[in-house]
Amino acid sequence: MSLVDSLVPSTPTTGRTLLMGIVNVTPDSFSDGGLWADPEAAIVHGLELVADGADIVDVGGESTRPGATRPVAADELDRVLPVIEALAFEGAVVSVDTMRAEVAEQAVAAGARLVNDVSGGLADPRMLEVVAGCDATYVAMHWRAHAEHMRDFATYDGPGGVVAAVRDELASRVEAITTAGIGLDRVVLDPGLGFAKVPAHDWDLLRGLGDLHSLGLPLLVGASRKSFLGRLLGDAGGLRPVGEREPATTALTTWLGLQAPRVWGIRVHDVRASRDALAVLDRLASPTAAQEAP
Ligand code: PMM
Repeated sequence: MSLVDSLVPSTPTTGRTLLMGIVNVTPDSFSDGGLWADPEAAIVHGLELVADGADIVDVGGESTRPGATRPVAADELDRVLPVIEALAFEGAVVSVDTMRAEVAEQAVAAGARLVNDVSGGLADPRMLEVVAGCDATYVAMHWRAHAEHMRDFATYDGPGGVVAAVRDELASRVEAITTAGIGLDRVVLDPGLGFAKVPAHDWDLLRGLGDLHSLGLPLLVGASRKSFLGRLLGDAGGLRPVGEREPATTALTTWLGLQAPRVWGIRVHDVRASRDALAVLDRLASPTAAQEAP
């Protein structure tokens, strides 16, 4: 089966988990802010991620770190379009990480095949209409508010706690997506780890992926280097620094990879480490597979 087939969630898959590599063309992302802010550097990095085994390269021009202020649309477009165009030209499967309909529209025209909308259509009233008008795969993440204010919305007091709330709020997004005329065979859901969540919520959501999957759609999970890992590994002095969260991220990739096909994709910064983890799982699942040198 080709990668293109496996991108369409309804297509029966081999159970292989897709890896989405991250290219933040931003000056201020929490994990890699500034590293790939220059389009040339971002393109080189995107190609490195493909060489490392990324199935999809996710290009974003807006930082969603807690407290971040938004760039204007023109700046976001200037950041992402040249990178998307170049990576698509080189044959990469490109996703655009945006909450803006206008950016999604132009990104798809430039070659993006997925729209990764961390707001699940809530931030821009035109987003679902734009996605309905193209054939891109749509990733709808759980979201409550823009980064500047999201800390104020990290309360989940209802019965069933954060997992039930995220499931119900995603279910209402699925309803809106269907009403907009987007076929659910090209929709992926994401619990939105770290978005209006405190660390305990993130851990509950990871444990509750089965509940979220009861909505009947494949899941993408983005845990890479996030602050709940920094909190887990930190000490009284504070969080473990972002650059020292990779082994924990890779451990989660292994755990998520064991949940295929429920977990359709994993969004990571260090694709090579996660690819290695998934290779170990593949080999364990194939006792007779290899013509392996002794
Ligand atoms: N996290 C970030 C940005 N985009 N998209 C999806 N679908 N899921 C996520 O969890 C997600 C995302 C923030 O992380 P980054 O700054 O490392 O990109």
